[in-house]
Order: sequence, then C-alpha cells, then structure tokens
Amino acid sequence: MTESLSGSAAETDVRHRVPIIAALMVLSTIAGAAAWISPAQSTPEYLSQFNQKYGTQGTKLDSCMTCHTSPSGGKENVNPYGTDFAKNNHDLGAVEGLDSDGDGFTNIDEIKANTFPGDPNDNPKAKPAPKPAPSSTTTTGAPFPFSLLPKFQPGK
Ligand SMILES: [Ca+2]
Repeated sequence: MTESLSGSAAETDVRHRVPIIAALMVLSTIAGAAAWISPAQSTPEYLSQFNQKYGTQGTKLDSCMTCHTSPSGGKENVNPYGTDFAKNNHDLGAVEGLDSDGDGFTNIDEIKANTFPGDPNDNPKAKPAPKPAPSSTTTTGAPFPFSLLPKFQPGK
C-alpha cells in the first residue's frame, strides 16, 4: 500500500525513529538546562525569611546577591554576610550587630539603608543620602501654602 511512496523498509524505519530521537534530545536538553538554571537549593528559603523579617521584598536586597557574590548563588560564592549568616546557624538576628563586610556599618544598619551587608563598596555612606521611602506616616504631602505668606512687594 504505502511501499511505493516510502521507498525501502530501512528508510521507513529511520523516518519513524528520527522524531523519537529528536524528542529524547529535547527532553534531555530541558532537564540539563533546568539543572543549570537552579543551582541554589536552600537560598530562596533564606531569602524569603530575610524579606519577611526586614520587609525587603521587591527591594535591591530581595536578591541572591545579599548573601552571595554571584547572582546564581551557590555555596562557593558566599559573601562575608552570607558566611556570617551560615556560621550563626542561619539566624538573621544573630548577625544583625556584626559588620560582616568591614565597611564600618553594622549589617542591620545596611539592611535598613537598603545596602548590601556583604559588600564593603555598597554601604550607607557610599550611597547618596538615603531618602526615606514614602509611607503613609509622612505628613508632608500637601504643597507649601504660598498663599498664606505676606505678599512680596518690590522696592520695599
Ligand atoms: Ca557593613
């Protein structure tokens, strides 16, 4: 029936196998890529603890770079803050008073200033004056009431 269209039996056999081989290659490539993309196992857990404790979600510190020297994380890429954090049984409170990166600012001061506690080149002093984040407690929302000032009279 189809023999006249598909040629020899060997050719037919190869044609049937090729899609399977291709599918297997694709699957193994995806599995390999997934293994490469997610090298950090425990870090996201610590990062979410960190964000919960300090309210840093969505800020610069909501990043692997808070404890690691590489955005991909990994045990071999831990910065001084991550090292102290690990030494103290991953107790965030225990390392707050330390100055892990030795830049003169304690870890908690850096976290409050949204600077990396494990990077001596990033600290509250290196930053331009830390602007307080706009919050509901600020009372300076209204414009200055110029209309209440005495009128400016030129020549007097
Ligand atoms: Ca510091």
